[in-house]
Amino acid sequence: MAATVPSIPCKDECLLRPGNTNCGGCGMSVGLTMLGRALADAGDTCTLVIPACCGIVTAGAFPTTSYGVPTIATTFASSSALASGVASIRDLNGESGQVICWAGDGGTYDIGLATLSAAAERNENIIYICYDNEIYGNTGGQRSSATPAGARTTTTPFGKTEGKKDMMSIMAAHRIPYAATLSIAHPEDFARKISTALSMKGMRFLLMHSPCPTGWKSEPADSVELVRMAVASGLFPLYEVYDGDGYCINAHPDDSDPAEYFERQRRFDDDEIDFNATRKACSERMRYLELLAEEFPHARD
Ligand SMILES: Cc1ncc(C[n+]2csc(CCOP(=O)(O)OP(=O)(O)O)c2C)c(N)n1
Repeated sequence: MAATVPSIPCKDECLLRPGNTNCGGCGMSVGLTMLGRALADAGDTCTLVIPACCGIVTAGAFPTTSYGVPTIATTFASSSALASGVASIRDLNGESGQVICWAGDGGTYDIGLATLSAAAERNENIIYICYDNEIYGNTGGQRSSATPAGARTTTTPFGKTEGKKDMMSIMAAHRIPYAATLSIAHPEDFARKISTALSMKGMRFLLMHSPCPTGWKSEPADSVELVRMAVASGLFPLYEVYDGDGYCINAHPDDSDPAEYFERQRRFDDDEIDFNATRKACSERMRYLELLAEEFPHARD
């Protein structure tokens, strides 16, 4: 029998334990707690696979760890490849349990994209969750291809000139069984989507908007409110794509003004943001998703 990594039951909130080193108001920490609860509710087990990112620093220094499940640290580019191997060996051994990649946007949109695309094309039996804080947070806040236009980072001190990469469309184009966006401001929707992903086989991709007070230059207490505003204004749509062509929108924007979202983060220079262009881009993007959901609907049970 091939060597494998043990998988242990998730007890309530055991995924991220006290003693972790994350910043106050870190969206990734909230997301890990929500993921842990959803796993516990499903009575499921998991092994985490985490590339270089804040999520692997969370664990603390050897030999201690704040993760309550077996966790494998990988190189930046290889998390999907390593997770594929663990999942394959587990399947060969007839073992149950999820293999979950937990990666930042740098490790997903940029450096890990080749192995992620390859795993998606092979429809590997893994769940891949990207917590998208829109920067390379762990190394001081450099821009990534997930950084939105206008955001100041340590490598774009005058504001990024390019827009955010559309990672959901890229993953949906692989026609994987499930791709969905997550917001920690919508906990019920979050839990349902994790539960949906847990009930499926094959490649499942989840994209979580992850506030980062350190990089976003925002108040830690504002984190959940900020991502709530992003959903309400259409900046971060909540939707699912089944098999690459079954669309479902989970929250319709309430036409609230995205301006406050930008104004409450000091990474943006309000004088430099073209709010009219931003409002137009939000409503056009939502209209595009609504048309897809009308033309290619996925009817949920
Ligand atoms: C090939 C490679 N390049 C650079 C690094 C240095 N590095 C470690 S973590 C990190 C940033 C990770 O950013 P992201 O994936 O967005 O996660 P976050 O830090 O924001 O949690 C970088 C650049 C590395 N470990 N390996």
